[in-house]
Amino acid sequence: LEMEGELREALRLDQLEPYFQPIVRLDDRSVVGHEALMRWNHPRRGVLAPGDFLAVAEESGLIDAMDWRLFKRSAAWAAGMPPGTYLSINVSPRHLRREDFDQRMLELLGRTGMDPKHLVIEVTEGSLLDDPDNARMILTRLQSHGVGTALDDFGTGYSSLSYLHAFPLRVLKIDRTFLASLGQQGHSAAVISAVIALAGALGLDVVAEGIETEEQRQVLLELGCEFGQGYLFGKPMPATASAP
Ligand code: G
Ligand code: G
Ligand code: MN
Ligand code: NA
Repeated sequence: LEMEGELREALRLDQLEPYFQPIVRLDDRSVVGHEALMRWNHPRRGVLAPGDFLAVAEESGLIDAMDWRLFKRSAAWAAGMPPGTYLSINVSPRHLRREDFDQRMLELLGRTGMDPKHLVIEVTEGSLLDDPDNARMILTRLQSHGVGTALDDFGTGYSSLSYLHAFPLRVLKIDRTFLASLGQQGHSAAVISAVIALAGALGLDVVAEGIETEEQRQVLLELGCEFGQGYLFGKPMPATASAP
C-alpha cells in the first residue's frame, strides 16, 4: 500500500523515465531498433527497474497511466528515428483487453509526430490469450497502420504453436533464459534452431534476448538467428545517452 502511494507520487512528479536498449543485426551489429524499458527515478532508492514495482503497478491498476506516460516520452524520443529502424515498447496485458487501445495509440503517435511504421508493440503469450478476440482486433487494426507486434519472452509461457498464426505478429523474441545454457552442453541450441525454423515458416523475424558474450553471438548466427539484444551490444540507457 505504501508503494502504491509512492507510485501515484511518481506519476504526479514525473519520475518515470524510458531507458533505451539497442536491437541489432547479429552479423554486422548495426542497430535496427530500440526497446524502451521503464525506469523509476525513486527519490531515495535510486533508479528502479520494473522487477521492483511492476507487480504493485499491475495490481493497483496504476500501470495503465504509467504505461501511457512512458509511451508518450518514448514516442517523442523516437519521432526523429531514421527510416528502417523501430521503437519497441512493452505493454501491460490490460491494454489488450481494451477496445480503444489502438485508437488511443494512433492519437498519441499523431500528437508526438512519430510514424506508426516505426512502432513495434511487445506482448506476451499470456496477454494475447487473456482476451484473444479483442487482442486480435486491436493488433490487426494497428497493423493496418504499419504498427508491428512482437511476441516477447517466447518460450516461457504456454508456447502453444497453434495460436501463433492467429495474431498479426511480426517478431518473435526468444527469452534470455534460453541463452543462459548456450555454449554449454544441453538442448538450448536444438530448441533455438526449432524456434528459428518455426519463425521462418511463419514469416517472422527472430530477436534473441540477453546476449552477453561474443560466443553466444557466434552460435546464434550459426543457428540462423538474424537479430539480437543484450549487454554485449548495449545496456538500457537514458535518452540523453542513446541516439534513436
Ligand atoms: O527493464 P527490465 O530490464 O527490468 O524489464 C523487465 C520487464 O519489465 C520487461 O521484460 C517487461 O516485460 C517489463 N517492462 C519494462 N518496461 C515496461 C513498460 O514500460 N511497461 C510495461 N507494462 N512493462 C514493462
Ligand atoms: O521482459 P523483457 O524481455 O521485455 O525485458 C528485458 C529485460 O532484460 C530488461 O529487464 C533488461 O534490462 C534485461 N536485459 C537486457 N539485456 C540483458 C542481458 O544481456 N542480460 C541480462 N541478464 N538482462 C538483460
Ligand atoms: Mn520486452
Ligand atoms: Na523478454
